[in-house]
Amino acid sequence: MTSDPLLALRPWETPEVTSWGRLPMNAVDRRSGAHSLDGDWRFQLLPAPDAPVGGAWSSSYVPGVWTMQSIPGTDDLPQYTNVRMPFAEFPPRSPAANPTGVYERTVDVPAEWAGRRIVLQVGAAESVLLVHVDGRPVGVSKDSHLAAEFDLSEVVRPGARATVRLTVVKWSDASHIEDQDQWWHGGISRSVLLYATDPLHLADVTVRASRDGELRVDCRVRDAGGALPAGWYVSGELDGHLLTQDGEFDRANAEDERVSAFLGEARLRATIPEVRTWNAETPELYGLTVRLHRPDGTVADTSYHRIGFRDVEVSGRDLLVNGERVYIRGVNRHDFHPLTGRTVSHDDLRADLVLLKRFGFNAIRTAHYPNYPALYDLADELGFYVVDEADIESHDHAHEIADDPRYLNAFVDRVSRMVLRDKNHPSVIIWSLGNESDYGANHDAAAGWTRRHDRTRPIQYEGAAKLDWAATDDASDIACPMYAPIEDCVAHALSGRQTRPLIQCEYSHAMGNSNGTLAEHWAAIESTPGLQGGFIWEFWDHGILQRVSDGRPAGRAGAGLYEGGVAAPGHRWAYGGDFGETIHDGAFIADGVVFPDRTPKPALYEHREIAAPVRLECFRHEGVVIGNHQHFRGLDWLSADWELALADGGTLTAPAELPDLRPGETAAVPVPFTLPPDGGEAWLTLRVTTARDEPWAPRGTVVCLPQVRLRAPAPASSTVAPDRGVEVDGDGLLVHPLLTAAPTLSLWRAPTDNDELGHMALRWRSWGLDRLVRKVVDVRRAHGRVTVLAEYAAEVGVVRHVQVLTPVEGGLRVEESAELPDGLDDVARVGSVFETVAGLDLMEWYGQGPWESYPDRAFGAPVGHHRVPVDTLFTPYLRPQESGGRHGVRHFTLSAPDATGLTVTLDEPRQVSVTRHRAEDLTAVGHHDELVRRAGCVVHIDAAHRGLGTASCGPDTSPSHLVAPGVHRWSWTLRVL
Ligand code: IPT
Repeated sequence: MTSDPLLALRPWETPEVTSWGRLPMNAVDRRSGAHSLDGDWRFQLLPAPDAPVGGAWSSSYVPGVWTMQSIPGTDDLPQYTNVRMPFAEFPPRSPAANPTGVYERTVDVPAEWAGRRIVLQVGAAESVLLVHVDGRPVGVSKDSHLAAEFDLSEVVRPGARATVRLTVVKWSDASHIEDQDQWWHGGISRSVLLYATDPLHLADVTVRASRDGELRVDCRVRDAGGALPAGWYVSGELDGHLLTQDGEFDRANAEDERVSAFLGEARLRATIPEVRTWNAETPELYGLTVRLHRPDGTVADTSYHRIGFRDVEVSGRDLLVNGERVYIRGVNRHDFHPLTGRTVSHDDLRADLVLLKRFGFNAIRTAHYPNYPALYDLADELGFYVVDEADIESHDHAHEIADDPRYLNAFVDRVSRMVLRDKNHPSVIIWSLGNESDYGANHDAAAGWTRRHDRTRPIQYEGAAKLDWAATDDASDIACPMYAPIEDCVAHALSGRQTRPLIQCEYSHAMGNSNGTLAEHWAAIESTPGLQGGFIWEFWDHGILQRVSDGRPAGRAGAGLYEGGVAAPGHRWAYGGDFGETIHDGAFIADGVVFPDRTPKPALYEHREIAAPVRLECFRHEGVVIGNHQHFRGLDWLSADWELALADGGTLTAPAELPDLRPGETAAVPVPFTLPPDGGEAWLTLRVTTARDEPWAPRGTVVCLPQVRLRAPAPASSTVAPDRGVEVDGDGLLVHPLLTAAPTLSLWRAPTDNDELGHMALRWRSWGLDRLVRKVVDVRRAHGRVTVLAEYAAEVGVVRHVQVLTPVEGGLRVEESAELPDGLDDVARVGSVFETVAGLDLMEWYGQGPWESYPDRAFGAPVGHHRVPVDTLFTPYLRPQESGGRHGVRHFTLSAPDATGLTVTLDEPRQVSVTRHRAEDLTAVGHHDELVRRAGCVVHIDAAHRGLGTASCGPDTSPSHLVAPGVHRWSWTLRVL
């Protein structure tokens, strides 16, 4: 039996114990003026929490999880599981083998802190924290993503040295409610601070600021010395204007002095005339300083807050911000970094939010725990609506835990601590009770506390509302399903039964090459009252930078060893299973809209356009209609240029004058170009950029590229040149000086994550589409033209492929048809694939681009003339898969620096890809470092290409983007430059 009372409590298997000796959570920011205890700490990793400390000390960097630091003598590495727990024990038990980190360092307590209250703050520790100072027990805390504070006034001596020991137990009863879909780590992931206050101090400050300018500030004052002395008072200052104590409240309190002195409450009240309100478009903030005064007027304590005046309410089936039904263009975001796992800097957080702003997002769900404190400051400043989510996910044992009274404390503790910390942020508009934890009495308890404590914000919880979206008596004010088919959402909104807003807490799963049908979702949302948006799953691909040589995380030494989404040679982005774990969920951890180094994936351009604040409505007579699609502001923060992209010419540009439009208004403006008479296709784009520097974008940053077609293409023609002949080999395969592999039929793509997890790839393999063998049946020559009939035998029937090769002026026309038997009722593509000689390293095309696009993800890729090096056409999704496609290509050129090469003209806009990899190259490997680039180009021209959908978690593509059986025809003309 241990003599240490903290160990004797065995807090790692006692869910009722959520803390011991921990101070209440509050919203007073103590970061400035604090002493940082970050840096190297002495460190030992024990095999279990009750194992003796006594081995050799190494060192660990704080803040940081030990699983990412490759500390000599330790071998506890990251492990990824989604739903299932990484160990077999049932709640509240944890495994006997339970890595426990002991962190120790000496601290010089400043002599000038004599007589002050001294507080230790541990920013975050997972999953159980035990604190000792000079061997004396100080406290215990759980709740891995919120800070824990301990009063050390009685255990340290100012002017002396103290030894602080932080023991962090990795697995516990709390792990069962922190079963989020992410890497498991152990350690101290956020900063450790030591600070001092006057014994008489501000214990908490609660600010309510509404859109009508009413300001209410409630202060809690405490005295470490015991009862509050008489005569103290608070004052406030809002951007230079003094606020004074609420006299009426003081009078009421004076009548019962005992109550007043014990509770130590004070209030400030003010009405701000002509207040500038806060919203995500114009995030107006005011600086509020609250001061606590001693009777002689000197200042005992200060608390600074940046506040915003705004209202949030649910009214019927609308969520209103300042009375406006705003669209929620959200993303789910974890705290993640490829070198540290969980520890991020202020600059990292700012970079995340700046990028989201640039791609049209206005909302963040802090999936699935309270994020770093600075995230909320940045959301206030840059303008985001935040759904703040408590650290509760009991996914694997959800049903048992939701009603287990042993976990009741933990649920209320976690939700209330989040609310107490974040209540003053204007950005936080909704509290979330957690994720994927079924629904039980423990949720209702947490919701009850929250509703009483903060009447100014709605609550949401997916698990409560999912039983019945139309219910009115559960713990959720919003129906917030995940991955619901958009048809179901529309049907609900049209059913007449809808009782509350419908905002999906997760939708459009971004795993690999994904986010198909995003535009269809938003077309439905914007045309259906009752639907208000959702949060894409998710922001990050959580790939950890790993050294290939020893399989360890690169850690902080890996800084700079990646670029443009790709890991440097000798490194790779690790996903589940790459650290030798036997229990894991593979690449499901790589499901974000950015790569692990924050490089945007092409899907973000799709989102940017869907979220466009300015849109071109339609084309009438000689004008186009411009619309302002924002909620709160005009267009004066934007500037714009017109671009006219002519299929048979170049691109013309002209400056554009944006009309003065209020939200929701439209105006017709003239087109500043006269179309050339020669008839080709013409597209008009409004290139909208920031007119001046914004906090999230320098002047000139592209905001959106809305587009309308001014003229349809004229029918193409080419003259047959029968004298030249076409050369084919004995198998009827085209012989051409620039092709190293002749065009053959392709019905296969390297399965995307959606194809694999949605089980389409399984069917394709069972049909043999990944290994079709071509058999030439007939080759006929007539008038210089060659007709080749080939057959490809699948398991469900034979595909007949006819290729007619005709010499034309300057080149060769290829007319093809493929007849798919009925059994092939859902294939990835029907088209041609061929390979070129090396050296054709530049692709230029007229079509959609410049970024990657697919049939169901092509809204944000404008038609124009594009030019991209072949090596960068490919998108390096973490697990290699189909990528690099360009939708709606009309013609393209592949050329060498000396301008030699080839050009292809298509019969109609087609899906085309040009990469260095054949589908089978991509299918064969699990990581990019295993891929070998081909020297030439692998070119696909598709008559039909299946949509991407989001079937790795959620709906597949829509039926209109499936490839049907039957006859497909396409043709293209190949010319040598
Ligand atoms: C849902 C989870 O909430 C989220 O954390 C993540 O796992 C996502 O799915 C998929 O990546 S839960 C799922 C079982 C619907």
